[in-house]
Amino acid sequence: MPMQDTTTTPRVETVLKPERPKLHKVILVNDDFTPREFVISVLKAEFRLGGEQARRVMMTAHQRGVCVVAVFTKDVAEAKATNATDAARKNGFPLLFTTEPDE
Ligand code: TYC
Repeated sequence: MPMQDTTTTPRVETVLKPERPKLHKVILVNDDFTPREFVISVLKAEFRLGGEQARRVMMTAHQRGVCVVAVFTKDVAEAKATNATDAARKNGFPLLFTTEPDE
């Protein structure tokens, strides 16, 4: 019976866990000129908020200065903030949406 070759080569396997994408907040900023109803219409169109939610977010920004609209991946948050701000500019309003990292 032939001898078995018992030499083994140790193998190390590295398993990489994918990082969760970092999230960014879209923030609605108050101003003294943009009509309340226009703010609500942008929140509904760009962020798909319902009427009640859009009014609450608008009123929170109106009373406190800013309000978090929603949280997205960085690219989506920046694209939505830019679109919403551009929609306001096209209509001659200074309404502003900004983004910042979530925590
Ligand atoms: N303050 C504005 C007004 O009284 C309404 C408004 C609310 C504007 C929220 C911007 O983010 C805003 N017409």
